[in-house]
Amino acid sequence: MVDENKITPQEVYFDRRKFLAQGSLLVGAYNFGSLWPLKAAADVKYPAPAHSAFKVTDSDRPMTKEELATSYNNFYEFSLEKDGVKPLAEKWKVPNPWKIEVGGLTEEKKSYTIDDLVKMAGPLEERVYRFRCVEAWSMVVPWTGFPLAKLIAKLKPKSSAKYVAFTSYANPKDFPNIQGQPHYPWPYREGLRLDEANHPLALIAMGIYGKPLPAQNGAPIRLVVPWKYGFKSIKSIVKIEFTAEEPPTLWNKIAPDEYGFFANVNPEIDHPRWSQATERILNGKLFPTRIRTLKFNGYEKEVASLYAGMDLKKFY
Ligand SMILES: Nc1nc2c(c(=O)[nH]1)N[C@H]1C(S)=C(S)[C@@H](COP(=O)(O)O)O[C@H]1N2
Ligand SMILES: [Mo]
Repeated sequence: MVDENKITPQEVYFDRRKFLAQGSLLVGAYNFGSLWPLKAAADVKYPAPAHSAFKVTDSDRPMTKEELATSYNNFYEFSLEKDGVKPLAEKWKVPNPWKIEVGGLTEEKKSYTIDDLVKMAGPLEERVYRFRCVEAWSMVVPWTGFPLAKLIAKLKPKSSAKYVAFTSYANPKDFPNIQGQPHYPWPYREGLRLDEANHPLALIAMGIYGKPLPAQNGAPIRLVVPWKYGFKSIKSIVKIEFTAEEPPTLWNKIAPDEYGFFANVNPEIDHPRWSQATERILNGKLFPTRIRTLKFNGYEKEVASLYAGMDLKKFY
């Protein structure tokens, strides 16, 4: 269970009744049938939320159960084992207040609290996104947060800024696997080209399933880029920098031929060690459903123009 003491400050953003209402909205919109625990609410009709344009609309993919999405995790600072993350993460006392340092090519260089960021880029919205890991499994997850573009607009990057770089919290004393894998190029870092970061689908999330992010899912604040492999969606962010050059990233440093900077979901370009043509939709069962992977994870219509004229085989 999430330690209530750790999450109290974030709870101001999570008005319970509001989120219950939003949960019902999702049920109304998706008709997930018996797979959704709040099925009873499906009959209630609500007005469409303002952000409905970006919701997953294919009803063939049920929302992943909260229990699964919050216990099957990649968070290598804690553990390399998916089911090893949550027990360790629950012992982590998430620093409070959490500080996010903004730097690089901007006049707005300073340290911000999560409260500051929500004031700048809120209100919070809920988005249900497909989430596809490079390891060829996927989920469907409801995130709560704000578009990264709204924050970037407030942080006013200089015209020389071409990328935005993110860094995760990395105190080795809090993270057993930073000590266990000292040869990894910690801290975990990720980045996006500025036009990708400004795409309305790119989300900064503070919540999942209508609740504050549990530590294992990247408390208290993370990135979610639904058209890219999951490793781009960096957790527990402490630093945001605007740069002129492509920023180094942890996975790209470890294995550049396997984990490209772009990492767009693409069934046509296999990982050197496995096919990306299909994926397992995790359902907690021994035999997950296997489906064809969609280009840009199904967001091709929205994001393909970002990569017009680019050789996706070269810029994988
Ligand atoms: N800091 C940090 N962020 C991270 C990771 C990580 O190990 N450390 N793993 C990435 C990978 S590989 C995936 S698939 C997703 C998993 O997110 P989830 O556990 O919330 O599903 O987080 C990404 N963000
Ligand atoms: Mo991943």
